[in-house]
Amino acid sequence: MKKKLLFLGPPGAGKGTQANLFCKKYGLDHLSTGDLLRDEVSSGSVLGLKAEEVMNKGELVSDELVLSIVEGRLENINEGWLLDGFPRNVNQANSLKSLLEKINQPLEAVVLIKCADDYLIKRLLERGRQDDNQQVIKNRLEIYREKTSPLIALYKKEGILEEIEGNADIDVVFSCIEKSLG
Ligand code: B4P
Repeated sequence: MKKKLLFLGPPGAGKGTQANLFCKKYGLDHLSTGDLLRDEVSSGSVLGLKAEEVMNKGELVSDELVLSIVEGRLENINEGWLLDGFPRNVNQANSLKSLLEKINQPLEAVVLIKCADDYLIKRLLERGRQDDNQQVIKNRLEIYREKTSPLIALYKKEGILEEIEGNADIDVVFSCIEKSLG
């Protein structure tokens, strides 16, 4: 089983849901930039307040802030890990590459969880987080297409991309991911 992983996909595809299950079962370190940013927001720090404003609009938080959060964690990471929601643009992907070279732990697989917009919108509206409303979801989907989806071609070219259909029951998606990494 591959154990240096990245989960990629549009908002609501189930990256966080699947990453939680996967890390629990296989004992991997779970690094979710969404969760780390929400922790920063809850702490009430100045950076957190800035991040909250951006997240509530459905935009990407600055690379500088995200990288500062990720960098320290990657330096202390174990041998098995899963990146969830990071990188989200080409600049973050390039920075990740350098960070992983520094710790000599190259990515083994990128799991792309695909899902049609109709399902994504329905799921996110049902989840009802602060950044889950019609207008913000539309914005997040546009930003995904513009900034994050170019990463698909990049990882395909590296030969490490696994494409999974995310429009199925959670346990079905999970076993498809397991099979693709086995
Ligand atoms: P994230 O926290 O990464 O969350 P997400 O993309 O919205 O959701 P995810 O795909 O993880 O869906 P989930 O499993 O929860 O990002 C939030 C914000 O943080 C971003 O908009 C951005 O502002 C900021 N951010 C994060 N990382 C950043 C970065 N690197 N750079 C800059 N900004 C960054 O599933 C969604 C719902 O669907 C849940 O309710 C779940 O129960 C349900 N669900 C999941 N799988 C299902 C299935 N198979 N069937 C039915 N329902 C399912």
